[in-house]
Amino acid sequence: MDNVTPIVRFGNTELGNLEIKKVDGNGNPLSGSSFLITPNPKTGIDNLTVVDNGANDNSSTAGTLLVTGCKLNVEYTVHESVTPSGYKTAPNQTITLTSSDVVTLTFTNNLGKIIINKKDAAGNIIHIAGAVFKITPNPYTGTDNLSVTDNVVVNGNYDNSSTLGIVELINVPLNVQYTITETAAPTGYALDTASQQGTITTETPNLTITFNYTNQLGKIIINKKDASGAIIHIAGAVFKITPNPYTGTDNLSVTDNVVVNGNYDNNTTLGIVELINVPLERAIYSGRDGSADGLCALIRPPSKGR
Ligand SMILES: [Ca+2]
Ligand SMILES: [Ca+2]
Ligand SMILES: [Ca+2]
Repeated sequence: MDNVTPIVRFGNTELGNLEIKKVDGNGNPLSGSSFLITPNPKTGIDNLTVVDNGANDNSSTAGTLLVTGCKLNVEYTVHESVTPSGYKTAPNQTITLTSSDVVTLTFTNNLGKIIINKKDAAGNIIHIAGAVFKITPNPYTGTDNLSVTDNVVVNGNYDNSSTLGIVELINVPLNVQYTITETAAPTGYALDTASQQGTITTETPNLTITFNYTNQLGKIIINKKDASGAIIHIAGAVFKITPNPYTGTDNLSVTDNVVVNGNYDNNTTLGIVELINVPLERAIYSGRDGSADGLCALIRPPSKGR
């Protein structure tokens, strides 16, 4: 035991290693960032700029920045000075290195969210499948457009809300103006043809923009007329509508000027029966008042108010 080699530790010259990982909201690496470290870990004064896969980065992995030769027992402030395009800058972090172990700081860049609500004329969410939206540009490529169908999930990027009538797109880059167009309405409803636009910025509350698209239903009007074509303003007319527009089955009996649940006769004029909120293309409706049958198919609403 005469030849023991002494281990000499130079405590003042031991240096640390700081690793910075740059990820998106799903934890995937993001390239293109730069960080400013104050003070400069190599000198203890001023500051040091580290560029991913560039200046002062000792890791060739995109999304990972490694700074070697850092002085220990100094509190460093790490600031994201260049944020990958379309992402929100992550908050500053502080770290004090106490050994040569690699210490990792993770900086997560959040993205925005687009919520599209399907509403009826009364402002209630339409919990019926079938709505499709076109988003231009495609938030995930920045080009062309993206077609999103309510409750159809592809790659986790499309509709993230499992509620029918609500479409939610997550991880949407900021500072891009998106144009959203409804290309298919919930089954039974008329399309809302007006495109809407929006941009998510760092100032947008919760990084979320919400769009409301309103879909109309149809209307059936039944006029009671005499032989000369004039409305008969006398009570007593009863009509049977087959199928019941509100259930799609059986039939519905409607009496002129008798209102039930707001769905039956909505016209207070005697001689005119008006059924509102009638689904489109659900069926051919037939009506009968004892004298003659009438047939109608509602393909689109007679008028479209907003
Ligand atoms: Ca790197
Ligand atoms: Ca949904
Ligand atoms: Ca009436």
